Amino acid sequence: MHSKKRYTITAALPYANGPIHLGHVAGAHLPADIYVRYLRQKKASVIFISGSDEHGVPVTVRAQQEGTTPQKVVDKYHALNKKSLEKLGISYDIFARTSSPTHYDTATDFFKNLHQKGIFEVAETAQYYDPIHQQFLSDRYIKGSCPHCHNPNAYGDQCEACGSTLSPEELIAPVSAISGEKPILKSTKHWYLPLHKYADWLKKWILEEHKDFKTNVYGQCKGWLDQGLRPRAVTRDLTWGIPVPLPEGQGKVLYVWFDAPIGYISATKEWAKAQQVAWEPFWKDPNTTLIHFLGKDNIVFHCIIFPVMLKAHGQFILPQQIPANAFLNLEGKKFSTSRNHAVWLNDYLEDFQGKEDVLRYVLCTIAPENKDSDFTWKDFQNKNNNELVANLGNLVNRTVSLVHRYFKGIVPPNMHPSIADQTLLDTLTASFTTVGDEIEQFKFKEALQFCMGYAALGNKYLTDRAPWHLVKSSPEAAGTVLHIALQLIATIALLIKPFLPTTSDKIAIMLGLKSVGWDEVEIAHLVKAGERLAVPTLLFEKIEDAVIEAQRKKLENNYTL
Ligand code: B3M
Ligand code: ZN
Repeated sequence: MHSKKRYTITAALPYANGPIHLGHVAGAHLPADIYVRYLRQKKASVIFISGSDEHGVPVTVRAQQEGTTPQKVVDKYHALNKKSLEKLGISYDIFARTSSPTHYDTATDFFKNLHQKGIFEVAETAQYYDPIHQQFLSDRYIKGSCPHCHNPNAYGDQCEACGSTLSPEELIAPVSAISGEKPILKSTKHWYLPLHKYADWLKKWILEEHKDFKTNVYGQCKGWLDQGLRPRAVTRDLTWGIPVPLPEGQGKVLYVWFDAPIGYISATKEWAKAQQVAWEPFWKDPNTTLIHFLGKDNIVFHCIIFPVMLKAHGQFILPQQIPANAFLNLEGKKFSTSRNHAVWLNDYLEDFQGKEDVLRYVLCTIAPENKDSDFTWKDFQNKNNNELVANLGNLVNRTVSLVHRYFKGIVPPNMHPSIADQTLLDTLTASFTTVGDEIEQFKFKEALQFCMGYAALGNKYLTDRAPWHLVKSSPEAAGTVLHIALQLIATIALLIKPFLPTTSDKIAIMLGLKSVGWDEVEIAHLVKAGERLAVPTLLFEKIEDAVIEAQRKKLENNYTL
């Protein structure tokens, strides 16, 4: 028997240190969701995983700022983010958390496995230490000037300005991010993943075997590999995290970027247990396609560090694609949590109730697929008013209304279609291949644009053929035009389902459309003559200037220097 193709799809686990913003959505979660929904329409076997990344310095820093405990922080933001993402229609099979017992066990076993194989290098080195707070300063606890771009506010793990991955010792003029003081050096022992030993393997795996990675991803990987890899510490002197499972590791925890990607595996286990199926095929069967969706700041972890971990472990498959997006900016500036320059997903969902698909639409049309892009409220309004309302919404509404007006809501038959009509119907069938190919190449923006092109075509078709005039001389001919317009709308409804699921469902209800697999569509039979249409409902509504002004004011008022 021909077995179904199996996919494991992940969207980067957002830190549960605050609400997620539109940048997270556009970078990883929405593209992953579009891809997964498409695969489900293709009837593939898919598991879609994400969850909260609950460890690491971002969480403890937030707890200090809010005057609360890390546990309270992650409980609060896990619940909030899960709810918001699901409300947006991101259709995870599981949105797990890295504080779960399954995850502790899985990450602990993983570390022990590598330790027993003698993979790690252990070294005692001098590390920056804050003498006032009596704490080692790793990652976000230490700041300084970026050695690459000289941004004065680079962190010990990363420079947000140029996207470089850093280590504290690379920072120029480092200071403690907690006290602002100059740190001292103190000796401490850590476990290192010897990335350099895997350099040749990585070069072969990525540079030779994965020329199919997106250009931005391939380019970043090549940059690191050309620069030369160094061992990277996978343990930290912190109290918040998964304890290092060795007697000599007392008081230390696993580095958050060691445990977080293992979270994909533990989430799969939790899901599989609940479904009473085996989790192993999703991570161990070489016929499974593993794909990680993420933002560009996470590329090094998913292309270099995690694959090295998987390879060193030896029992797992490697990702086949890592479609990372660039950054989404907001009104010309970077999204910034510290400056409160952001549109938080939960705020959007509250301010724009029932407009989840509008956000999905706009974010997809401006997705930073190849380079950074910009979200502006004006563009959001224009796209809603000119594209969703005036194009797609209008086509559906006028077609269904005309069928009600002239044919009592009964789908008229396709009588004597012209050659042009027949050609139009034929192109509809082919459109599933076109859009499918684009989605498979992660060109979601183009795919959606193609679908919207059909809506424009439909409007033009109606205007040119004017069934409202035609009906007087030839009701049959008018019926044929509407019949074809309905097939066109039905096609659009199926094509946009991965992108705008709620809108697609609403159209399906109006047309009485059954759910059909992506590869099983027979255009001429999507909507059948003689069937009754439901009354038209409005798909989209105009967004007024005042609403947009209010959002812009909110951004300005929140902005802190
Ligand atoms: N939490 C970083 C981020 O939210 C990190 C991703 C983990 S994926 C395993 O951008
Ligand atoms: Zn930099």
